[in-house]
Amino acid sequence: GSVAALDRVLADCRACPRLVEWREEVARVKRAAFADEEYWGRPVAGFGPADARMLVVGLAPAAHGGNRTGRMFTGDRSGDVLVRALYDIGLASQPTSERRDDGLRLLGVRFTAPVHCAPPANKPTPGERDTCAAWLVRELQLMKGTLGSVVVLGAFGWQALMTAIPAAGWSVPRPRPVFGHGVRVDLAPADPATPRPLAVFGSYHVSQQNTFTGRLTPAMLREVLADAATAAGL
Ligand code: DU
Ligand code: SF4
Repeated sequence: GSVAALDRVLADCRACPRLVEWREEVARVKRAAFADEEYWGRPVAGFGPADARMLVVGLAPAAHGGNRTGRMFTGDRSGDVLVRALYDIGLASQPTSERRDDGLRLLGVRFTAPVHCAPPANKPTPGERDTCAAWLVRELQLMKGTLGSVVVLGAFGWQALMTAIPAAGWSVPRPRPVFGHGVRVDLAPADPATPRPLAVFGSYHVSQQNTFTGRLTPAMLREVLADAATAAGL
């Protein structure tokens, strides 16, 4: 298997009835500003090179962002903040992320999410999180030849990643590390097929709830991303 093949199969997933209905309803009704666009309305795969050294794990695609464009962290305010920060530290080819075909390249970094379909109120259920976890395990397994660090945006993604990690080949300490902004945890390989340790970093999520209130500033985000890039050898 390859990451590209995984991304193709993922796009046909219909395992969560509530999310299938929501992603398709949002795509039918649309937001007035995007009335002339065809929404993606399907699972949104990870974005960025398959041989990335660094993975950024969010929460889920935005209803009118990734669920519209078909590309994770594109066309919404969260993506604007994240892509700008990556551009500022040399890991994205351009500072903005507006459309699926805008030419953005991520340099050594890939975006993914523990839930690949847009959820109502940006809130997946625990059951949906657990159902989608198999895709994250697979993505981590396929990337582990190059992967050296992960930046997790928010507690939901942290919980999902820590749950997925043992099945992907690294050991998680007990008690399980607690999420926080600036937290770093170094995970040792748990099997011979896993070539290197994984440095996992926590950051507050790039949602407007955090960026508009100043809980997460651009400088705070850049610092975590830069530390993770260094840990991954970027
Ligand atoms: O399928 P594609 O997204 O056009 O990717 C082609 C090529 O570019 C593949 O080797 C991954 C790499 N790439 C990248 O470096 N950064 C990105 O954001 C997306 C793809
Ligand atoms: Fe499938 Fe994940 Fe979407 Fe559920 S959230 S339907 S598991 S892709």
